[in-house]
Amino acid sequence: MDLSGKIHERTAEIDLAAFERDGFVVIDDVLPQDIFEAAKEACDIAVGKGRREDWPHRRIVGKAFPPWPPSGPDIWGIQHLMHPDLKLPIFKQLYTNPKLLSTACTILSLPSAESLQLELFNLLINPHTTPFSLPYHRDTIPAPTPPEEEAKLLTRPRTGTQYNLALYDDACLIVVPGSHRRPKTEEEAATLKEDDKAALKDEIRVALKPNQAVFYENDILHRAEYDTKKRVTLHGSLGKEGQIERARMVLQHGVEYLKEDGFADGMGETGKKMWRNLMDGYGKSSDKAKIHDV
Ligand SMILES: O=C(O)CCC(=O)C(=O)O
Repeated sequence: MDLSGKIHERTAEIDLAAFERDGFVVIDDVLPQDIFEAAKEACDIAVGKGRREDWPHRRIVGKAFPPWPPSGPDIWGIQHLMHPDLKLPIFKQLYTNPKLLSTACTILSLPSAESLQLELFNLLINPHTTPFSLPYHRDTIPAPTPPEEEAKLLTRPRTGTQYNLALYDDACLIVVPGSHRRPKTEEEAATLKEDDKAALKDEIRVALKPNQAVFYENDILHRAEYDTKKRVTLHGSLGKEGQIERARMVLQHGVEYLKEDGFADGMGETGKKMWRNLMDGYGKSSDKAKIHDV
């Protein structure tokens, strides 16, 4: 970043062919060492607040998808890291880390981070006492979708990307490589109909070392298993500017803080532009009136 706050690294060298083929790619040494240590400290604070119920936005054990109830037996995530009330502005710096943004630009074929749309930044953690797991799913295609419709939906152009950045060893995410490009096989569909957490042929665990990130297609067939071993993994999503529907989805549930005029203060010029891209997309959404009824 220069003094104007513009991020200079434009696109990152990643194995794009592997990403296209497998639906995920792992990148190394994401954060500079001092920032990596500061990230761990900030996450400790956020996790502490979440476990003590001093922070209300949490993923509650027993429920895989939002909205989460206010409380439950344990938690498996902390939501809305960039919320000003969490009082940890370092998360805005982490979200706009040049290597993360430039990797997203490469995946999304964008010339620079100024063409990205700011989206969500959360933390995935281990439950303290209560192991939990997610069923196999694609993020935007419901499980019962018929195969022809599933195949069609999987050919939609890519509008965004997401990543897990591990601060400690993390092997919770399980994916079926290549399944982002094809509907479920008959065997997969039959297996998951019996048990939506069953092992599938060719599935692999994505093992991350500290400071490695996996970028993955959100419609790859994936599930996750959480035991009580320490997990502290940043989970972010980034869109392409002009993605009105994504802007609408990002801003639909309890994220009024993102719409505040001063939200992007302290994020540098690139972060500000990414935030403006989100707000511009939201402004163009004709469906805004219905958003809070969803
Ligand atoms: O915990 C993970 O790595 C995966 C989380 C996930 O699949 C989701 O939030 O949809």
